Amino acid sequence: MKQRVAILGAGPSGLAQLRAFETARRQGYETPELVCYEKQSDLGGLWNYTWRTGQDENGEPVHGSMYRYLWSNAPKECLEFADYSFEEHFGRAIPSYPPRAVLRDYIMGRVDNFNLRQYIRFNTAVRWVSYDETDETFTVTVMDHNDDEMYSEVFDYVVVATGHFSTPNTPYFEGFNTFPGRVLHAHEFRDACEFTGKRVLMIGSSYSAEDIGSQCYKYGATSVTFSSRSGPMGFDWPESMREVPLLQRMDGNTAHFADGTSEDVDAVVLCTGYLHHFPFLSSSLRLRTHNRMYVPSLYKGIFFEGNRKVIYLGMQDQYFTFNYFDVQAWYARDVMLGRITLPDEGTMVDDQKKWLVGEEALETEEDEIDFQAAYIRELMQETDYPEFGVEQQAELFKQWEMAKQEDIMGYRNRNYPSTVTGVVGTPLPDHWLELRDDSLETFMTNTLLASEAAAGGAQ
Ligand code: FAD
Ligand code: NA7
Repeated sequence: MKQRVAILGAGPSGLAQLRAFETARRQGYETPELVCYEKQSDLGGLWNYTWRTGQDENGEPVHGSMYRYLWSNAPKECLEFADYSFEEHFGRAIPSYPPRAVLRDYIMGRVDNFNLRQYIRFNTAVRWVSYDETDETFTVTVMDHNDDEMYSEVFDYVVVATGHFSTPNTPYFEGFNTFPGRVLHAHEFRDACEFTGKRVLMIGSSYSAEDIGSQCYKYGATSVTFSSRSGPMGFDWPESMREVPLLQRMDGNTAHFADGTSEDVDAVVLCTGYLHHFPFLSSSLRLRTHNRMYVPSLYKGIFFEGNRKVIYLGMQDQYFTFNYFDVQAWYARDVMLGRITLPDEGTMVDDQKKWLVGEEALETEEDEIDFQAAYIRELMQETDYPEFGVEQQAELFKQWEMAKQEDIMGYRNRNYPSTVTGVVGTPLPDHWLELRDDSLETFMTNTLLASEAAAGGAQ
């Protein structure tokens, strides 16, 4: 009987798995029957932007954590698919830092080219996955909101691609209950204009704090203060932005920090990260980890120690994204097709330990970038995922880190060469801080004009 594979989630990771199988099918391999369950009404995962917060139209927890004016926070050259370049999609070169809608368009282009929607059941939330030791199959129970029915199906493999930047980690600070302003998590942040003219306090010192703080500055917040428990980010912030130690308590509007200083604020945004949350998995199948460069219990960062037929995609902290999901999906596909054989359990556990020891030795962001590149390279060597210059992309990530240190508000005006096509990103039409209309149409029109003007000036 044909094998059956359940793919949970149709974000970039789930789509990578579908694409990997479809590529093999078109090469003439016999592929399993695929069913991808997606609780949202469309694909794209976090890139499927929603204005909603709280519950979605079906009463499910809203998955989206992206905000309205989000732009790529790293050069697009570092996330380019090896088998679908930006030039192929847009028909011309575009800047290195596109807004959210432009990146989504790119992701969709690859999906549409490969007719992947045929495998996806939308508005279908996975409720439970159980494993039957006797016949070594999984039963996946889902809620189909289209027909208001629950049903179950049996599979040989389960691919968990439900993401891990969706369930907020929300610490409590004394005085939140009586704070007269709004306290929200980054997951619920949507429109920076809500904070125009407001004094905003960010808790956290990672990507969300950095970027939501920058958004608030761009859209006219009076001040932005970052409060962190493990030291400042250390960027050269504009005058109205500053970094302070961890919040101790709120007293009305007044925030008190660990160094004894205080400040009056109008809103607090908890940029305190996310939980790996799999409410549809029993403890014997469930990955337990926080956001880190190498997660425990997964051989090759993919195959779960408790049951190697439970496959997790995209669970590590992310420098690399789309192409890293692809490489994992290609490897997982080849295991499911029998093109790669997993070694014995002891060898797998030793390999997991080796990577975890490597992770513990990481000291700098550059180390982390090289570590993730080495991981991707190791997987790539065993599959036919096309070459995309992973080490060159690692160097671009390092340049990106330096550019942020030099100019945190201006780094998005830099451009980089594609490691896939060699084409260099074109100029943005203005300083990123001045670009308020970030729709796909405006971006494409104005970047074309900017390229033509730059070419004219160069003659
Ligand atoms: P997700 O995109 O989270 O997709 C998971 C999918 O699973 C969703 O469609 C969800 O609806 C579905 N799902 C979840 N639970 C269930 C269930 N029970 N049943 C059925 N379906 C379910 N990456 C970049 O490359 N560049 C960026 O600029 C960038 N910016 C980011 C900004 C923010 C604010 C965040 C949070 C992340 C950002 N990322 C960025 C990283 C992002 O994680 C990846 O780009 C990518 O979206 C991860 O893909 P994924 O498929 O693993 O997970
Ligand atoms: P991250 O990168 O996981 O960072 C979480 C941040 O939250 C980090 O600075 C943590 O500080 C901080 N944190 C967590 N718990 C607390 C408590 N209890 N008190 C104070 N600070 C806390 O999540 P992000 O949301 O920034 O980024 C996730 C993705 O979204 C990323 O890939 C981007 O592309 C967008 P710590 O350093 O642990 O002291």
